[in-house]
Amino acid sequence: MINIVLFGKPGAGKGTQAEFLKEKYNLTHLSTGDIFRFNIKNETDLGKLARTFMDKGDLVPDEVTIKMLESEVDKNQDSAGFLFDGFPRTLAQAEALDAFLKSKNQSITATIALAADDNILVARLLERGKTSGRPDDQDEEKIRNRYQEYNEKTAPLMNYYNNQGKFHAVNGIGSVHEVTNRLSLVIDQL
Ligand code: B4P
Repeated sequence: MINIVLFGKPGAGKGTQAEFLKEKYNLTHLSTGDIFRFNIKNETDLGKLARTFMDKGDLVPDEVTIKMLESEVDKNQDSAGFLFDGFPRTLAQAEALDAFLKSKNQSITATIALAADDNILVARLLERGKTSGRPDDQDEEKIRNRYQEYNEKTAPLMNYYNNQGKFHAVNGIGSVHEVTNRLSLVIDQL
């Protein structure tokens, strides 16, 4: 069983790459961003709460996100492995995920980061914002806030996983296919 965390700044291509990797390695793809957006679309209580944070480019509070993620893992008991996309994004989330997996005699196999320059990523998100309808993609100030959130709360996770000998990084710039190949080279050696 392999459990992989796809790591990267907003717009680095986590969701894009997860679509290919989940098929190739038969993994259950869990994107916290997608789950929140599903709840927003269906106007659930969780969605209404998440929207107040996401629309501003802020992270949704840990206690909500962790509970939601754990319940999604529990819904997929027969999975051959998980591809965590956009989770964990804080130290508290990373520690909760380790403890939760340990309680199931499992662990994170590797965390793979998609590395890319902020300015390229901001341009990608603004481009997507023209068609995605996502408020967090349409305003450069909100996008910059997402990078501030990343720098303050998410970037420290690189050390967290590095200290466990589980951190890998690949260049996230290039065609989608090229980036998939770089990620596959890392996964094939796990
Ligand atoms: P997410 O939904 O996780 O998404 P993301 O950071 O916007 O993007 P991702 O890296 O997946 O990029 P994508 O493939 O889509 O987060 C959104 C929000 O949800 C957060 O800000 C937060 O509020 C909330 N949230 C989610 N998880 C949370 C958590 N754990 N805790 C708290 N809050 C949480 O690609 C982006 C664009 O680039 C696309 O248009 C794509 O087509 C393009 N692209 C991808 N690869 C490319 C390539 N190689 N070349 C050119 N373009 C490329």
